[in-house]
Amino acid sequence: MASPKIGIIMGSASDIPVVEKGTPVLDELGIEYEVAIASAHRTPEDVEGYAKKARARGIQALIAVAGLSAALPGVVAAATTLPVIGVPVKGGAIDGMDALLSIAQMPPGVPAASVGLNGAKNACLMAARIVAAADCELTKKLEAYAAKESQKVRDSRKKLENLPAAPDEAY
Ligand code: RP5
Repeated sequence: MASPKIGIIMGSASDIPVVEKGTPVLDELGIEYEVAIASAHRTPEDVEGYAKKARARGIQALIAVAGLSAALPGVVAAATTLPVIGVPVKGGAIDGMDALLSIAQMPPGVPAASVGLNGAKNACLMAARIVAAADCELTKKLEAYAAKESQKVRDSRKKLENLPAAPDEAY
């Protein structure tokens, strides 16, 4: 089995449904990845261990998924120089704003990127782009993926049949 290029770490098994919004696109692109559970607050030594070992294990990008006071992406970023993409999980008393700001407002010097609430799909696509920077085959697959997404939008114009649709040459 090929070694995983992307590592996805989540703070709790309750985050699995959010992770599963992103992993299908990695399967579609044929990128090897692995999934881990470790909590920045409940198992901090496991988070640090996973982050510190990741590069030597061949991982090129990390995705950290967490809700509430989401320390996980920042703690991972502090323990590695790999790129870290945080996914704030919607929920809790303030519906994920706490997680979003915890990830987005990292102190200078320890970068963690953030996607939107429950944005695991974009996190996976961003991680794929990071891996593709040194992988021409994967770059071609991402180009084909983008072309397919564009075509879906163009095809959707058929739904304008009851409205005064702009002609094709207007685009
Ligand atoms: C965070 O707290 C986890 O990432 C999860 O989103 C949230 C709630 O965790 P559980 O109480 O469901 O384990 O650490």
